[in-house]
Amino acid sequence: MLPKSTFKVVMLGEGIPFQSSSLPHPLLGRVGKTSLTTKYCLGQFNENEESTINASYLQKEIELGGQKKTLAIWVYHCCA
Ligand SMILES: Nc1nc2c(ncn2[C@@H]2O[C@H](COP(=O)(O)OP(=O)(O)OP(=O)(O)O)[C@@H](O)[C@H]2O)c(=O)[nH]1
Ligand SMILES: [Mg+2]
Repeated sequence: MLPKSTFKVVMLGEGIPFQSSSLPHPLLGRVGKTSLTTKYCLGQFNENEESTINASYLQKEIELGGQKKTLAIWVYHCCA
């Protein structure tokens, strides 16, 4: 169980059914989940970001109501 000062955040990106999409398969669901999370947690952006394999994890320390909290952020690949 997570400590009370830790909030779990899950990033999900809706995929597009392959049959109804005109996009090439590698682009399906690549809505920028990892990029948004990496920018928020680490202040970095990689324009050649690789597609996440299954899931990735980052943490961000924040202050809320004068108290220190931790965001535990899970990023799931759209097709995981
Ligand atoms: N120009 C631009 N490109 C972006 C932005 N956000 C993400 N990208 C690019 O879009 C592509 C997909 O971004 P990702 O963050 O990998 O997307 P994702 O949703 O994590 O994709 P999966 O891990 O495959 O589910 C990458 O090449 C990024 O560099 C943005 O705000 N602007
Ligand atoms: Mg990703």
